[in-house]
Amino acid sequence: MTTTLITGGTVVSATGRAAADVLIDGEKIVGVLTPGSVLLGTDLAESADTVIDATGKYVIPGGIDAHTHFELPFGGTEASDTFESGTRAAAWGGTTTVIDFAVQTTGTKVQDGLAKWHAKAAGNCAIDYGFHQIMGGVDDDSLKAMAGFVDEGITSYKMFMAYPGVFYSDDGQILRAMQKAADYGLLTMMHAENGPAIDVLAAQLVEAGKTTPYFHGIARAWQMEEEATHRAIMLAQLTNAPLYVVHVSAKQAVQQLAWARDNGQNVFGETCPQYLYLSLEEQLGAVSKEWGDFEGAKWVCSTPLRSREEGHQDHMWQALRTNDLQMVSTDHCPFCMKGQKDLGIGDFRKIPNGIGSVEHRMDLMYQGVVTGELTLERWVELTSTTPARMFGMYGQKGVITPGADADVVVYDPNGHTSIGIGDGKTHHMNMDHSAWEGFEIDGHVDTVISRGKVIVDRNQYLGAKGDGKFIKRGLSQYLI
Ligand code: DUC
Ligand code: ZN
Ligand code: ZN
Repeated sequence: MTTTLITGGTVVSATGRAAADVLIDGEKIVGVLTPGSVLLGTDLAESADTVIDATGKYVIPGGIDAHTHFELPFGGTEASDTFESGTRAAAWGGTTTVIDFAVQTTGTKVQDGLAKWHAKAAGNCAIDYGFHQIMGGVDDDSLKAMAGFVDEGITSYKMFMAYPGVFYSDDGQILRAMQKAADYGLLTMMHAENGPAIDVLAAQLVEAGKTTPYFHGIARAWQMEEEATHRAIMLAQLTNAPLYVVHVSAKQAVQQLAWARDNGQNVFGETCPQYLYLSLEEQLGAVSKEWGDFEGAKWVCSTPLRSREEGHQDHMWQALRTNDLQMVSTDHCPFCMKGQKDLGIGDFRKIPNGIGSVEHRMDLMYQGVVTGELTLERWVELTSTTPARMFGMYGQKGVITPGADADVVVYDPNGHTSIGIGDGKTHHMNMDHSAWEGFEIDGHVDTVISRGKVIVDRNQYLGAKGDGKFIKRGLSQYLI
């Protein structure tokens, strides 16, 4: 076994920070020690196989992105990151675990969907990975299959109140699935938007000649998100099913979650960096030389970017501070402009929905620390510790403590990261543009360690496909 000592840094957890050295043996953390410790007469700095000097830097548990879509067939095309390219990009950005969504669609077997996702990921990932199960076709067969989810290490599943004819479940189907989920201890994840009503609004807009990406945001009005969030909460309350609402973007939806939580319901919510930083006016309404008023397609995702004038972004930051929202994931679902997003020129409904951010989440959220939106500890909590607890991995992941997997990031608060593509900037996601072009971060991911192996070190990639293994997850630790 090789040993690594990370010395001189400040170890940051969800609850505090302290000067400490971190000792790694093989794939595990074996000690969090007083700086410069001598153990049984041995100077660790001299005896460790590798010493990483983290002086002046933060030492944090590796990021956990609990919402990615690699190789997802969607919108008439397929998400452009493979498990190989997507997990490598995640590693570059200090994320050491992802949870992707295995897909079942109407008329297909859940077990086949899961097997397909295992086949896509196995041997290809740079970092550890787990799966949630998308239930895109709730019927007798798929409901029966839910009995086997926990044994497979898939303790959460997602349904959609949007996308009729694709992934959509009606209220009766949702009710039936939630009843089963309550029986088995599964966490129900919900895409909460009123899809049928959105489709009517979108058709009316296109008919009126309003076809540019901006109108994607108008069709998917906040009322559609608030209403669906409330309905999901009510169905969850009735069935006693714990509920986790994904990619929350409307302040009114947050208010629904806060109300349910104040009533004592097991309801949780995540938001994503795009809903904190980007807006309907600035991004969906953007115009460029290259794409004209189709430029906004780069930011077409669902739920959509919201109006800054209406104050949604500020409310998301606030909700992260008050714990009305508990997590930040990316909903990483990348598509290139050429050959993918351009399917929707002349009709925003045909633009594949999704933004690529898996590489930038840790940096973008750290910038929230710099600007005073979050504390350092809350940064770690939102991006690593809570995801581990929420999705049944805490102890193994999400914390720097003896016995945990040695997933560790050395983050330099005096470093700098320019995000984008072109002009000497680059990213590692398989996309021909960046949704984060021009963002500057007052910090830098210096070293990334995944289960004891240094996979990124000062702008050098040292990992390999196949380094990552499947994580069989336990039940949500907020519920047991
Ligand atoms: N939203 C997206 O933007 N992309 C993938 C699926 C989803 O719900
Ligand atoms: Zn969704
Ligand atoms: Zn998603």
